[in-house]
Amino acid sequence: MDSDGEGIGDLAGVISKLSYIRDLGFDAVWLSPFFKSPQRDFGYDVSDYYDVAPEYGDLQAVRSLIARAHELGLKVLFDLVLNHTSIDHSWFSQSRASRDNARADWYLWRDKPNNWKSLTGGSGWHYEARRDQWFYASFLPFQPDLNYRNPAVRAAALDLVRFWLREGVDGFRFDIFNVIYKDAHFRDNPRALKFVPSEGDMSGFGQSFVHTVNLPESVAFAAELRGVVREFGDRVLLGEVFGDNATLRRFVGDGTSGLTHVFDFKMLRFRFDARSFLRILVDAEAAFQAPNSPVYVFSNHDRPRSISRLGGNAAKARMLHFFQLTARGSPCFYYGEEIGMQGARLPHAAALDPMAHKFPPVLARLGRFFGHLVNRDEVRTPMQWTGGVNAGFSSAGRTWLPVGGDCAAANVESQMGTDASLLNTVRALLHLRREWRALKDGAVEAARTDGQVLLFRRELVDQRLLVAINFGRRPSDVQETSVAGLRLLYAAGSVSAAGTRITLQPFSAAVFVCS
Ligand code: TEU
Repeated sequence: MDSDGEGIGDLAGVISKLSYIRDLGFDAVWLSPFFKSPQRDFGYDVSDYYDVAPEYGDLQAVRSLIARAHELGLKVLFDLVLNHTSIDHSWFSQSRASRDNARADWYLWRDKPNNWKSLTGGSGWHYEARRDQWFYASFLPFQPDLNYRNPAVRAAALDLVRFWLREGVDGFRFDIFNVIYKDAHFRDNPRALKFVPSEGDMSGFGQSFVHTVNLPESVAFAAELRGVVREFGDRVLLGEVFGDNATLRRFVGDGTSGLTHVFDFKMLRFRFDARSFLRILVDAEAAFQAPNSPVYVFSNHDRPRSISRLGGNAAKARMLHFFQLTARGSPCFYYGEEIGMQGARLPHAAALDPMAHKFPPVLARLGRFFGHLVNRDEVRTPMQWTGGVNAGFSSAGRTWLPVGGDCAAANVESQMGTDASLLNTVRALLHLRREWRALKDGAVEAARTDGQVLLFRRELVDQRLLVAINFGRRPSDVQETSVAGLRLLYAAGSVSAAGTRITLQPFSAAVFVCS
């Protein structure tokens, strides 16, 4: 939300919408980086971790945001980009100036590049004439990686974590946390027949990223962070990590010593059928047993929006989120996902996203086919509050990115007034989770599919609930023999039960109390 008519969202705008988020029933907000930044990567290139980008507000606005959120009973998570800074950060300006200054060893400098590719393709090494040396950047050339093997760097990172904790923040989302450490000996990555990075394995561009990604030292750093955070009482440490489940699991450990949560981005690539959601549930349960908690995530600011995978079908989106909000875990929504906002198809050449300009349009089209988003602007368009001018996001003549074409139907105002809207389904389910502790903390039992219907129970002490979701385009009849009777608690779409027999219309779902 833009509060001052500049066409971009800002902290005061966020503050004005906290009560909306709270009323829906969410517990916490994660803000993408608002720190001082030249905005070449829209905040993921920080030039001062202790200051706020003036276009978003100032330190006082951050304090008001935390205070207002806490007043409403909301927690606040900040997004910390610890792996790299902006080339404009004073640490880097100093580091690049000579080989013998106080911060000469704060970044990864080498006389000659090795074969390491960046996560976005091409060599990760960039030349600096003043040192006649090369620096390494995991992401884009203007985002040099910090050298975490230097204790001064680690101390600086922990200092800024402490600074924001003292300001009252409730936790962090850590950007590309699993690449923080690179091989101490700069050994070449082995060649591999993997060309396109994937959520389960970041390797690509012809090499296996064994020496640049998921090093045990990054896992150890998670434990170190947890220790620091514990000084403040426990907080949420949510890691952006990529890997198979065994790898993700290492970052959270036994639930007491590492990060508290990690995303599992493999689920962003869901297929819309009962069996694949059963797989997601079973895998997440196996990898993140209590006290760990899986994070159910289907969209973010880097990937196609979940509804785009569903062909824009809002009825299917309701089922997706019905699953997300009834499974055991921490559901994470990306703004606008609750109204099924689709974003926009935007011309490649005009992209603001620097990623887009790394690839020619033909590769961008190919990437899209494989579910990769090269122009991330498309999922970052203004939040659609109303069907009016600029979707109610801003009073500017022009917003920073255009408003999505689906604004007339996918907006908060109109969906508030429609009982069966996605927004009201999300709200009802979030409130149900508050009322029924079994939905939040209960064990998942007897997960199975029957045709296109996914069934599982949630159980906690004396609460026993049954969830049934019909992912199919046909009505379905299922029998739940493991219980004596069923009482309908909440349904999205048309569902009925007679004894232990349940009838679900296409794309409908329900939660029952079992007897
Ligand atoms: O993203 C890291 C990342 O590897 C991907 O999500 C990447 O953006 C995607 O493959 C591109 O299609 C994180 C942030 O989420 C992203 O916004 C930043 O640009 C990036 O780190 C650099 O800080």
